[in-house]
Amino acid sequence: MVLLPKPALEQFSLIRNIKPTTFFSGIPLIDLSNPDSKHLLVKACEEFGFFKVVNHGVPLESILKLESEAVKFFSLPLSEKEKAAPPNPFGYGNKSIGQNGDVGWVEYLLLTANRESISQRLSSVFGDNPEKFRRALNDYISAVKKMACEILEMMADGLRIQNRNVLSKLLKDEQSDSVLRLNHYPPCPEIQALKDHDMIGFGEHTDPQIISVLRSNNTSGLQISLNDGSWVSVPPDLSSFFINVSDSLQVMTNGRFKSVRHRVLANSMKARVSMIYFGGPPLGEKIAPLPSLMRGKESLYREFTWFEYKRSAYSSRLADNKLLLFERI
Ligand code: GA4
Repeated sequence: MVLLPKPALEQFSLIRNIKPTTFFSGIPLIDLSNPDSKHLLVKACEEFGFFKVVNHGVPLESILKLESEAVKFFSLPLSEKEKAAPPNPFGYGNKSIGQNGDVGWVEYLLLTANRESISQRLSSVFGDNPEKFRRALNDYISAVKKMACEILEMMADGLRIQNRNVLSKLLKDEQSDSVLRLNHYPPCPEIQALKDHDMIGFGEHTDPQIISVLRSNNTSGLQISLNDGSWVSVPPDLSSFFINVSDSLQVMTNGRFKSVRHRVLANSMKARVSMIYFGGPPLGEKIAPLPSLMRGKESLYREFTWFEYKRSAYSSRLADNKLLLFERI
């Protein structure tokens, strides 16, 4: 029997025979400067749970500053980056995702999106200038959070909910449990030799929170699952943000909006860097369908708090349907 060395074995479990996918040209495009977009936005959340936004108001400078800090961090020697490990709950992670055995061809930094969030442990990794990183992070989070709130308000308008702040107030709350994730997917040239195979960068999953806001560099890799279960590749777009409906929003709309299943495949030639803001509610918040969307309908879910959902989601595997436990039979 041939025993593979451990690193080779680790990589082996990330290699999958994945049907070739083409770039999908049907991703809904929402112009945030046009209030009429609210109808398109609702349609996109129902059909795909996914769309991209332009005229988003996030200054390019904020984006580029944080991206360059992220690139700088990921270029450090592993021994330096590991000083910020483990990502439990916040810090540096490499290949291992979550606490339950999931792996991916990715290294990342998980950070709380609440202000003044960088711990001493993380500051030390940013060596001579942690302030620069802190500033870039806070600027980016403020701008992206503002945009996420505008989207949630437009959504409420599109759903004809009287109180347009009903969703955005959860992200604006001081206790909002939101996360920022910086991902680096190194290129994986070896995969080219293995015909019809791909390297899993980040395995398929849905996000637990309310809304996710993703920005990536110009390297492809993100795929979403359509209603019929097929997978399509999302063409990268430097000037836009991609928005995911996440599990809690699916529940709050009683299943009308779909929490999108997505994954990332490693690129054989180019590194992919992405920055994702996961907008979540305060831990004690009850997650239940919004009364104004119910009008006599039965809730598909039993009532739970974000804390209960998060605890259960974080103890599951990445690909699990994390809402199943909370569905009413
Ligand atoms: C998916 C969305 C976010 O990246 C994340 C992830 C979290 C983690 O990386 O620790 C989880 C995953 C995510 C859902 C299931 C659990 C928890 C890894 C995992 C296996 C930060 C989050 O909030 O949930």
